[in-house]
Parts: sequence; structure tokens; C-alpha cells
Amino acid sequence: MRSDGIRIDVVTIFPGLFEPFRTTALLGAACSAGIVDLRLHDLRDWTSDRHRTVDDTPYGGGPGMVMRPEPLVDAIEALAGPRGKDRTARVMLLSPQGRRFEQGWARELAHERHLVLVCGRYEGVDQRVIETAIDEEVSIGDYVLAGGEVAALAVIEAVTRLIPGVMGNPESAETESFQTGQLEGPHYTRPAVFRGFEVPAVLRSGDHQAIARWRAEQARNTTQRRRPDLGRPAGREDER
Ligand code: JCQ
Repeated sequence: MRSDGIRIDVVTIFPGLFEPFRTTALLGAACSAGIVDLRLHDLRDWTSDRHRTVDDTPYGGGPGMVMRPEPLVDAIEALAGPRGKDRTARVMLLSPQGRRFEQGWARELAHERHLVLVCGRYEGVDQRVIETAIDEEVSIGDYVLAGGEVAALAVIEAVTRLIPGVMGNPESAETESFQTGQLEGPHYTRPAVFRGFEVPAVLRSGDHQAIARWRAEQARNTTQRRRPDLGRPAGREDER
């Protein structure tokens, strides 16, 4: 791995789900270039019974199954060591009960050297895993997934695209939505007329100042209409 890169270990019962993301597009290139060291681990490798069992019935009854603590804690400690001040990795459990994942958190994680993402399945993981081995629980939104894998992929993509050298164009990561705290306005490419709909004339005018002003206004309007909860960029609190 490159010395400024990031190592991301994923613990999952479905490591194959991550393969196309590890080998395709910008993340695939970043892995090949050694900027991102994405390591997939099959949780069942830390089981010791003949059936490689990762789940069991819930104490107290109820529907579904719960993930057994032993394989999860063994896996996490093998990858990150015991929880405590000597641990250098951040061990995160994807969970609807977690703190909401946002761009600011992605920006922070992009500076880390080592993440361990733990994917639960079934009804959840035994609470003692969270208390003994997990550093933080992460939610990507208020809905329930069948497992943590899709949520882990969202975190991996949001974090790694911010690492210098991962995006094709280092500028576009900066100017995009949320980096500015606003939504973006519309984008256009050729043809100049599509099914009778024209590209706004200002974008074809060559007047870069006018284009920048128009884009800023579009971003402001889109944000105000669709996401009035998003604050204006710093220093623009008095504008309407
Ligand atoms: C993450 N928003 C929703 C599903 C159990 C930890 O146990 C479980 C984890 C999951 C996956 O996470 C989510 C999720 N953010 O569903 C079931």
C-alpha cells in the first residue's frame, strides 16, 4: 500500500458482494494503484464448528436470528486488536441504530489509515460484540437493509473518493454538492438541442463569470426548493 493510502478491512458473510466494487471504476483503479487496500474477510473463517455457524436464536424469544459473538469478536480482534487506547484502526458496525453518516464524517474518515467495517445480518448482532469490540455504530439512513454490506459499500465509496489520487479529477470532489453544503444545479452536455429542449444559452456564451453566477444561482434555487434544511454556504446567511 502507498504510505498515504488507507486500509479497509470488511468482515462479512458475503465477501463476494464487494468484488466488483474492488475491481471496477475509480475504486478499482485506486486499489490497483495501492492507494486503497481493501481486504475482504469471510466471517465464517472465524467459526470452529462443522457447519461454520454465525447465528443463533435470540434470548427472550422473538423472530429471526442474532449473530453469535465469538466469530465476530475473534475476527475484529485479529484485524484491529483489542478495543482500547492502543487500537489504531476505527472499528465501525453498520447498523440502523448508528449515528447518521454524513459528508463531514466521510471527510474525517478519509484522513484515517485503517478502518474495519463490520457487516451484520439477520436481526442484528449480540450486544456484547458492540460493547467489547466496536468503536462506533454507523447508519446510512432511516431504513432497514437485509445486512450491512450495502451500507459498508456506501461508506467505502464516500470515503475513498475523497482521498487524493482516487478521483480522476481532484477538483471535482471539492466543488460538488455537500462539499459546499448545497445541492448542485443542472448539468448539460451535447447535443445543444435534445427533443426540442435547448441547453441554457448562458452555458454556451463563453462568459465564464456569467456561467459561474448562473450556476451559483441555480444551486441556491435547487437547495432552497428541495432541501431548505441544508444551510447556505458560510458567509451567505444574509442572502435570499
Ligand atoms: C445501516 N441504515 C440502515 C441490518 C442488522 C447490525 O445489525 C444489522 C445491520 C443491518 C444493516 O444495516 C442497516 C442500515 N444504515 O440496515 C440488520
